[in-house]
Amino acid sequence: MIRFLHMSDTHLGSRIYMSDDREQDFYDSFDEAMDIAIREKVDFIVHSGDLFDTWSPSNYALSKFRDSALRMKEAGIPMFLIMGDHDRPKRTDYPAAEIFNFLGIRLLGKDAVENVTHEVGNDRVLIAGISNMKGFRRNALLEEYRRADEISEGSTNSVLISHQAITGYLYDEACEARPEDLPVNFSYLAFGHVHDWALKQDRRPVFSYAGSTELKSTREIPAFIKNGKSVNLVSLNNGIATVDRRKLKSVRFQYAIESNPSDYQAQIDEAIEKFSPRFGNKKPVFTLRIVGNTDKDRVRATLKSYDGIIFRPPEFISEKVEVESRPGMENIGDYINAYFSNEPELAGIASQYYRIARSDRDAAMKFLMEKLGVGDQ
Ligand SMILES: [Mn+2]
Repeated sequence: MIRFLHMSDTHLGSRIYMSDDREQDFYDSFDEAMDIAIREKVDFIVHSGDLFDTWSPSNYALSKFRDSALRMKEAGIPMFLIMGDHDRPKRTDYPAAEIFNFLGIRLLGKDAVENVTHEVGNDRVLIAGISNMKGFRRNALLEEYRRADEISEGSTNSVLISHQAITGYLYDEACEARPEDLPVNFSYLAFGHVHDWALKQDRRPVFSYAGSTELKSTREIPAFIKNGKSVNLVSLNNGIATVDRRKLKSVRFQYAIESNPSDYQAQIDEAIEKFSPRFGNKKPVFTLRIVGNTDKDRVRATLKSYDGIIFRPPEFISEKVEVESRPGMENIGDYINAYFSNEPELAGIASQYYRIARSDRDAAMKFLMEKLGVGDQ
């Protein structure tokens, strides 16, 4: 039997709200995943991308990962990984993870599917990886999946590592392949990119998004409340994959409240009552949105009275506007940001253009001309 740990989207070095504590949270949950791997004596670790938060991580983030890689090396556990959209270099450069190849960190499939055969006692497992394919690479994705299937034919135990959005797991506009496009010859499809955990194990290949190990966005809160964050402990027995989900306890608890001005305190108290067993030894972060006219200073003062909770600056909305809900259109800003992922500058330009173009065609053309640096200005 072969046992490995599937983890994903660890975003080491991520600094949310420019906070040192929040950066540390990402290292904490990574360390906890390492503890599980070492305690369970897994044969190897599979990481499905977005190891670091950017392709050019800080020296501190690199040194934190070095420490973890040393622990893995000492425990005799190699790591096979691919690049996510966050850690693929934006210009000609060396992928950060590859610096650590001498410690048993093996990056797979930079531009096309790549595979290794790993031996565990008398068992062998084929491990294939294809790094994130987006932009101009995306057109080649399905062909790479087909090649991966060819490569894995005849292998009893096989794992494919990929970092893409599959239809059904993210809003349609962001999806890059459909479930029926996925390779079928593998025992286990180790996926990354979608930060909410997902598992389909009713048929072979078993498919899973291991999910992120910390919350990168408040959008992850509902799934986090329901499922927590976790890593997958996977067993391969004669080609059959079985997943044992291990929840991570070091993840900082987060909660979101949308309320009217008269009710928000009751909702906060209720949430504390209900969820305090999950807080652990880190102060939880609450996100509050108040809809309706209210005394903002008073709200801020009230929030200060809660010692044990970190509140993000509350969002005040004077009136909730009910827009006719057309699927896929109510959050255009989110879609634009998601599409451009870690290119905030491009996302900003696209959002600005969209906003102007909705109401004023001439102004939109002028905006484009200015951006392109043509015409009189
Ligand atoms: Mn990610």
